[in-house]
Amino acid sequence: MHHDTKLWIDQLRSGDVRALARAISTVENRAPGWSELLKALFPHSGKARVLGLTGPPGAGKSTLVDQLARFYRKDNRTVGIIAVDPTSPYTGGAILGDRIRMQDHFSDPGIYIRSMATRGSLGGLARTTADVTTVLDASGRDLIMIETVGVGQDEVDIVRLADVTILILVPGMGDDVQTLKAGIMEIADIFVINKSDRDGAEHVEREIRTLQSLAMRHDGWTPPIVKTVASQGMGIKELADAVADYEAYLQKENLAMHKSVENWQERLIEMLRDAMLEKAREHMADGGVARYAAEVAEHKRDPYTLIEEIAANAGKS
Ligand SMILES: Nc1nc2c(ncn2[C@@H]2O[C@H](COP(=O)(O)OP(=O)(O)O)[C@@H](O)[C@H]2O)c(=O)[nH]1
Ligand SMILES: [Mg+2]
Repeated sequence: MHHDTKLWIDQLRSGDVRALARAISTVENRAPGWSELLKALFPHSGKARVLGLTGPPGAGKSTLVDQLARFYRKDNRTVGIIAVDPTSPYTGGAILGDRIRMQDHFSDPGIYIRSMATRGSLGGLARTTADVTTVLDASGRDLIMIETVGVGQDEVDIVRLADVTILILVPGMGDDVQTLKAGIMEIADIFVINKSDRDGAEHVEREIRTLQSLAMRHDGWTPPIVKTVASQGMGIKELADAVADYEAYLQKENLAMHKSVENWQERLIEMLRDAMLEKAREHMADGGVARYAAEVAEHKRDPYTLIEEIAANAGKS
């Protein structure tokens, strides 16, 4: 390993926030040396607990993350927060709001907050988020919370990498529960009904119970439903207890490793796909894909043989 890299990693692991920030940027931007860095950091990762929190915009995810961070800090646990906010103009205000609210924590080095750019993520959003999580993990953070807006496949892919997935719903969603992105209901380990100070919390609860009764989880866990009022710090301890219960369940049933293997199976395939594509690109001249596309469109070539040839060439070196 390069001497500078070694120094950098030593700094990062000793809690140097600037070294951490630089490492995250390098990984996020796929800047030169990003993969060397991750190779060196990986052996130091795997100790952090990763919570994924998702739910519709405005459900109170940031407020809840903020409260949970406070709660865990009282326990002296160090926290890393990754906010995956979509850059859609509709949420511009929310992103700013999050940043301002989270400024509170900046005086506490035990909490590190990072917003991820969601547009034009080079390695794919889910993969980049996972890599950034590895960096935070290797830096020695005890707990990592990832906040995403549960609206698309990207978000499902991100939160499924977490050890514990928390889905945040709110009263008044009513039938909307059913319109949530398919797949998100299934991966929730814990349901939160935030804004329980409003009418309709029971209705959402019934809705969740109905959906739960339709599908039995293969791990035998029944996701609990926790009611919170994040803006008043209510229900936070109950939520932290639910997280601890699920962790204990994973340990007792020896499911933690199983879950990790399943996650890595998906991640490895994803990484392999990227690597193969990258190799194939290296073997093609500039504008190679465009040139081939023109040839196929004009029926000068058949795409099947073409792909076989490219794949075979990519395999050589
Ligand atoms: N009434 C009520 N408002 C809340 C509660 N939790 C959060 N809020 C408010 O809901 C708004 C959106 O919260 P935010 O955390 O930014 O939601 P996010 O988009 O899911 O991250 C903010 O104005 C919060 O103050 C709650 O439990 N009850
Ligand atoms: Mg938010």
